[in-house]
Amino acid sequence: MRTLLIHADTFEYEAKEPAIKNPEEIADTERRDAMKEVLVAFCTVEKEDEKNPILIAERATDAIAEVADWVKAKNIMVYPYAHLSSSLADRDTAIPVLKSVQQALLKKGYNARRGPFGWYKSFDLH
Ligand code: A3T
Repeated sequence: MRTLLIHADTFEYEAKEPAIKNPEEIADTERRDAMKEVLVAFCTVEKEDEKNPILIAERATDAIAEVADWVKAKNIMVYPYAHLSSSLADRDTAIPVLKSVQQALLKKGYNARRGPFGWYKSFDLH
């Protein structure tokens, strides 16, 4: 897993169109989202993460939570992003890992949301 963490005043995205054969299904109301005072976690799940996805999700959760605490962010956006590695895990590994990270962050008390997997998205970060 590679992550790029950016503390932003605002972050909003819109899912435009499917980027893979089986994108995560989303309702029309889930196509866009916006958060303020947010730590945006751009996450690329890598091929080698397929060996131990549970451990990888735990480590990613801890790393994201550590930075969220440094910058005092309660809001976190877990954002699937395919561009931080050239060795990508497949969707059946990547989606559960990203879901676990979001769920674990919620359990730790953060307001964590997750962007949809497998879509071309536009985003605006301030
Ligand atoms: C985008 N933001 O990157 N890890 C994370 N996401 C992945 C992976 C992976 N291993 N493989 C596919 N979309 N995706 C958009 C840009 O606008 C997802 C991720 O949602 C990605 C999309 O599938 C196309 O690769 C493109």
